Amino acid sequence: MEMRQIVCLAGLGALLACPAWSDIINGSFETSDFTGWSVGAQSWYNEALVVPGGTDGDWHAFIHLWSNGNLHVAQNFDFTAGPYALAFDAWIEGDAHAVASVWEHTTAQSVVDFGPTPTTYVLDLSRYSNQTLAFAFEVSTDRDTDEGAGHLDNVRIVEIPEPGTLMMLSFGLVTCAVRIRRSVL
Ligand SMILES: [Ca+2]
Repeated sequence: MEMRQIVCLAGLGALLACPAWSDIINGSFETSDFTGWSVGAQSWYNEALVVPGGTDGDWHAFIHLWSNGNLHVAQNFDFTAGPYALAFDAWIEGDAHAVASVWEHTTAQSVVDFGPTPTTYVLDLSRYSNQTLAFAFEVSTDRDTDEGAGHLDNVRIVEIPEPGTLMMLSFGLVTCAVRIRRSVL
């Protein structure tokens, strides 16, 4: 077997065998608490709870504000590379706003337009490689007379179905198969 074929097989093996991230810990809050998450400072007018219900399983995160302020839950995770995204389900109620972000260092991408209906949102991870990323969901209110809440559930890594990427992978598999076949003949 030629060196080029060995490299080809090794590359495919690495692509298929290596995980591209460390799992989001307790992304659906099914431990019924914030295991794996960090929670911002709480006070008499804001609190973060894991409560029954949600979009996945039996529990979800609920951030409740009774006055102006903000409160977040966050988690770091390691991401290697690949056509993946961080997906989550969220919705807000009352006077609350929310922002959900994923970032490394200072480069961030965010979702801000949450509505009252549980909806799945996606943040593209394919631009990152070999680094620890952070995900945070922050709920805020503007005035001291405001009251509102944000809900979060089912935070997970999903594959982005990009036709171009799949085509490249398919082309790579075909190329390797042809090279191996030629070496056999
Ligand atoms: Ca859940």
